[in-house]
Amino acid sequence: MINCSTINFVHFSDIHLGSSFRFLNEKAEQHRGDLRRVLTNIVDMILNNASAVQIAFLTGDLFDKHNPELGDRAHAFSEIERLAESGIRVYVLPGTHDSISYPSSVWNLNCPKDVHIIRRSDFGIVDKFEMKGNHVEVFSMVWNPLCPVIDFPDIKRSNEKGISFGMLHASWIPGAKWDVKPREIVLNPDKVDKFDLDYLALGHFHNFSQYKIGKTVVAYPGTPEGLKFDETGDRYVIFGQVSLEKGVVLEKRPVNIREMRKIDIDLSKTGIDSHEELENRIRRQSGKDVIAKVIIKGRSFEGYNQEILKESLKNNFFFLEIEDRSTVENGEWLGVIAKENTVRGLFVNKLLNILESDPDNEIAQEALKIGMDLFQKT
Ligand SMILES: [Mn+2]
Repeated sequence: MINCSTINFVHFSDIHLGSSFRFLNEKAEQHRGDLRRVLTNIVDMILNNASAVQIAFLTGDLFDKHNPELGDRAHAFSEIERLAESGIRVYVLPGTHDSISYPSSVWNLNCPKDVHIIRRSDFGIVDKFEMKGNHVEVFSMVWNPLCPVIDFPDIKRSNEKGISFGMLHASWIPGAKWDVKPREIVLNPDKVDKFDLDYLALGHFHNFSQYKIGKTVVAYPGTPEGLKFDETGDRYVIFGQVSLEKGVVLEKRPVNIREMRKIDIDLSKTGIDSHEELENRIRRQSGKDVIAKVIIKGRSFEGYNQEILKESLKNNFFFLEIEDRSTVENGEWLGVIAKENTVRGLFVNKLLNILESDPDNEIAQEALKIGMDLFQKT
């Protein structure tokens, strides 16, 4: 009788190497470098793990484009090969961004050495082997825009006495009546349950989530480095253990270099009425690795100017974006200005009159805001 022992695996996804990060302007190139660094860090983390890792799953969108630039491709391949050279079985699933359905897809041209690239277009077995006394099977399929259905076959995995993994780049909305978007693989939880995998490694959704359906543990690691402002906070690599006795145990480990942060400030609700107060408030959430989007709402105060604000805060962040949704109408200070016998007074008086009869007049609101900005600069 062979003693079956625990298998250690890792799962990461959606790095999107080569993302343009146009919204980061002059910091875009540096953050593209962060994506390359984060892959190196992930590989180091795996190779330095206290207990040896046997299997690695990459579940799609390693690249942001199907034909990444040579630098990104060479870097990614050499990092993935470091895993393979250390004896880890590496499975790479092409995603939607780097789909193999493009004839010129990176995965159709050349690939990292000694790595399993998933190519089958219906869900089925992609590998079968013995490991540490366990019968192991891996099931998968690639996303293919020409064939967007999208289901597990109505069968059960074959090796009931072994360990079965699945990998998909797919949408998963458990318990919900989902909208099946065209060009997306959408999973049916009932069929996942029936298929009876031990672990289903998912990519495509960019935030970490973990579910259990029947016996199957299902997880998205999310992006290891936030790409947009809805990918905030720590980002993860999943380290997992699976054994016949204990089933699957997951641990998510933070790996991100930068941190996306969304900061909402309502000037009316917080009672902030000076630049100094507003700056202090924003500075509390600053950091040299923070990529922040500050959304300012509510009624602005006299002297408020988002360019000045940004200028005085930008060195507190890796990158700072300010979205100004504040309003100026009805501010008490505006009422005072409206009584001035100046061009500024006439301007404010006129616009306040328009807004009094038509408070939702967005053009007048915008004109008032721009006008006040200009008067403050002169
Ligand atoms: Mn993705």
